[in-house]
Amino acid sequence: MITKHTTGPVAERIARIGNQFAISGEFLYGEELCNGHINTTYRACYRDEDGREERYILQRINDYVFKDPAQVMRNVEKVTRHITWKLLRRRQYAAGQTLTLYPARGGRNYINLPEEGGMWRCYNNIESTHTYDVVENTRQAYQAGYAFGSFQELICDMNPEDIKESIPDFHNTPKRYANLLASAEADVMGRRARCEKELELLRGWEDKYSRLIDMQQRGELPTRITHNDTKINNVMLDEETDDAVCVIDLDTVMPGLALYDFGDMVRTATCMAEEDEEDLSQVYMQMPFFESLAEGYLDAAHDFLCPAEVENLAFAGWLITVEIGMRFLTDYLDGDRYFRVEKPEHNLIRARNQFKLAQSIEKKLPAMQRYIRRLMKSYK
Ligand code: GN1
Ligand code: MG
Repeated sequence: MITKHTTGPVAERIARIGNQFAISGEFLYGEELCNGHINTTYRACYRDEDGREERYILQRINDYVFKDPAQVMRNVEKVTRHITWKLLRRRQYAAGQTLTLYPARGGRNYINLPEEGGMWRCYNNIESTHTYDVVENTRQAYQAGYAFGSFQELICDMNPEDIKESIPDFHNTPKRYANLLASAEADVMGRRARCEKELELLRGWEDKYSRLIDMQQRGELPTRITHNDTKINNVMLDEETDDAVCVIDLDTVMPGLALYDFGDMVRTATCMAEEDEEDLSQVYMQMPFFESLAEGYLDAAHDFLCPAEVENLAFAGWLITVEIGMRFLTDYLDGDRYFRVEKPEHNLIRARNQFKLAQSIEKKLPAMQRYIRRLMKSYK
């Protein structure tokens, strides 16, 4: 349930922040949106001069996670402009259903408000849509795959050098693993004893972590501009039809591998349990979801992917699931400084969940691989 704040301190804060952007009209109410583990997000509703209600998204960029928020905003600006331009050129532009940044006082697309905790930006609200934290049916999986595949396709002609890394080595799995080992070694919170089983499991997979990065370094996998955070709740689906409408959360759009995007979709769109489900018997990959996801993704992306990318799609699903598990575990050991937590062992719970999912994916890799090959043949 999202509460509307028309008066009181939350409403006043949202109105104060909204007032810093090029929004015209009278402030009606504000809402706190609890999506994502990183940024703080509000929605503000205004009545404009014609009596219409317009809603906006106000978001504080987490500067612990994004060390250079201004660089993040330059990336987001370039990507949203490119997409709008391309959709206009193809006459596919549905007004208001792509992300647009609103300028702040001072002319930039963000504003530093130290008294409000830092950097803020303002987007249009994508109307008549919703998101899912977990998939409920295969159609949603198809739509998510199609949305991110189309997103990649829309930006695949951007020059990777135009976009800077907002978080260096974001999907560098061997580095993520090295960081985990360092955190386990330091054990600043005295939590290591709780993670021995998980660390043991990860040791058994060590020889697989550098597979994609090695291929990229050898030039076998192309560096592209990719989304890098393609979890299912980062795609807005039409409220009535569940058709994909818009991809959101563009902060990590940067040079990477298309495979990381597909991998994170496998992680979040093929399992019906939440990322922090504690009952691990509920956490497993479901083939029908994978098949629909792959179909949606390849319907949009089969044309521009190279054979080495296609061959590693299933593997990437496993790798990214393990990688996020490592990141949760590292944060648990470090004392929960990165991901927002709601309970003391939240990050450990998330890590165990992801490792269980990875084990389930591992068992199904041959079947996943076979399905991808079959699909690819159908486009010839
Ligand atoms: C974070 O912001 P959010 O919740 O969409 C994280 C992703 C993780 C995800 C795990 C910048 O994404 O990398 O996959 O949590 N984003 C960043 O749920 O670290
Ligand atoms: Mg995010």
